[in-house]
Amino acid sequence: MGRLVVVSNRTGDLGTKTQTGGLAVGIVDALKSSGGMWMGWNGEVVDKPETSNAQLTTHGNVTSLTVSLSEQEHENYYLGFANKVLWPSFHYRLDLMDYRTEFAKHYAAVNRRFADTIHSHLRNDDLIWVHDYHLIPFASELRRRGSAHKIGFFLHIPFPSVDVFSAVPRHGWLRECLLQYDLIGFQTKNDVQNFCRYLKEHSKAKFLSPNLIRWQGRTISIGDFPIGVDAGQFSAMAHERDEGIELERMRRSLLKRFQVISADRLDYSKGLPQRMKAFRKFLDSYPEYLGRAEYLQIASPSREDVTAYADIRAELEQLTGAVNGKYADFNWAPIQYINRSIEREKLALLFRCSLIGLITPLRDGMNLVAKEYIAAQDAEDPGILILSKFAGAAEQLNDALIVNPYDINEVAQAIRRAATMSMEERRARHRNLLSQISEYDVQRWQNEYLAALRAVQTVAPQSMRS
Ligand code: ADQ
Repeated sequence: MGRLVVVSNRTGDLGTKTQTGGLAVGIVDALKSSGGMWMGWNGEVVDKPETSNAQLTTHGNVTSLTVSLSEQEHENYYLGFANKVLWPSFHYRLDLMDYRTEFAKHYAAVNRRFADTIHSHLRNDDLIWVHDYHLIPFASELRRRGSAHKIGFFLHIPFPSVDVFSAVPRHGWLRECLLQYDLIGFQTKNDVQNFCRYLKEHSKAKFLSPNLIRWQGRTISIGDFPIGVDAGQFSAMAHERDEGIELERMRRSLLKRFQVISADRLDYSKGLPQRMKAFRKFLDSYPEYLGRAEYLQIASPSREDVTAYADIRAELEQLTGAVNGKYADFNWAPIQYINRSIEREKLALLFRCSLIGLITPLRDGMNLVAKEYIAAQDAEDPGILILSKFAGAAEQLNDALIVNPYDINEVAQAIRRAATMSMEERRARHRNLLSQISEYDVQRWQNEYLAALRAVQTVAPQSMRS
């Protein structure tokens, strides 16, 4: 079996034992089991990055290959095309899209530089797995250099409907780039459908079967591979002994006080203002919960150089102030808002002691927080997940209370329903949700994706270094 080569915008830290996110854990495991290489940006912005300045570091059987970006590349490729064009449009926010020709130019150029950097390190039988919207043209750049490798792409964010995708400038070029992969993987069946519909309307690709197409002499597979979490590991973290948790449980059973929790990157796609308004509506409608229900929002700063992100931050601060100003008492405040990233161990404990996980993105590829929240619960006294129908996770997690995040009343009602739900119903729902996330965990995600990539039929490889 050949090596695995992973390419993503940022590389994970191969040196540390505990990876911060579920995604990094999945990738590191896959890399270690077959040996391989992980390539990406090292997070540094320098004056003049050169291909020859790439850094190689080895950890056991895995090598990391990283490059820096120039100020211009960072501005146009990363903040520009990736995060002002692709991110907003793929999350249905065409109103926030800001397209400039230099964004696309640098986006293509950085992908070219990534391909130049890795090309001489590749072996003939390497399996190449490319991640996410930053790197759509990567395969076409490698193909131009004669690569006949099996190259797979996985999109972590949603693939939008035909009308929305066809409004993205250069969508035809993006389509041609995607069709240079051998396997195109999405989070959900809905994403697969959107992509296939787009191909049927906007390309001459021939469908051999619902998920297999023929294009310019090549066969391309398309599939859904819902990403998961390591449920066992997250549950173990949530069940570490902690005095804060004991106290919270006492408050829940003796004082009938409870916590509603959300944790997200501070991103306009996550629906934070709508969620705060829903919590305010809940308090307005059911004043008996004043002094008893608390909403804890943990929002880690993200992409602060993009204006839309600064705007959402200001809006949230204003909303928190208004709700707390109206309702807070000397010993209780309705909203606790923490604008920073917190350690995973702490997050797991907080999830466990919260009666309600309120995860209501306006659009999300999957949303791992929803799955982590389920993993953290106690089987005997589990919390309830309220989940947006627009999170990819909703395709799998039918036993959550599924809501429309734009409907403030509906979300407020769901909070009320969760607050009064019987223990029997809570346990039954949690049992089903837990079995779902345990069965479709992060290990299964990478196994199934890589098995599908290995199974694709390609044209005969050209001679490369072996
Ligand atoms: P994200 O948009 O980053 O990921 P998500 O799937 O929720 O969203 O993953 C976030 C990760 O960061 C989770 O592991 C979570 O625990 C952690 N996290 C969130 N807020 C935090 C905080 N304040 N402090 C510390 N940790 C925090 C993208 C897509 C998603 C898709 C993933 C994986 O947008 O839809 O699920 O990739 O494919």
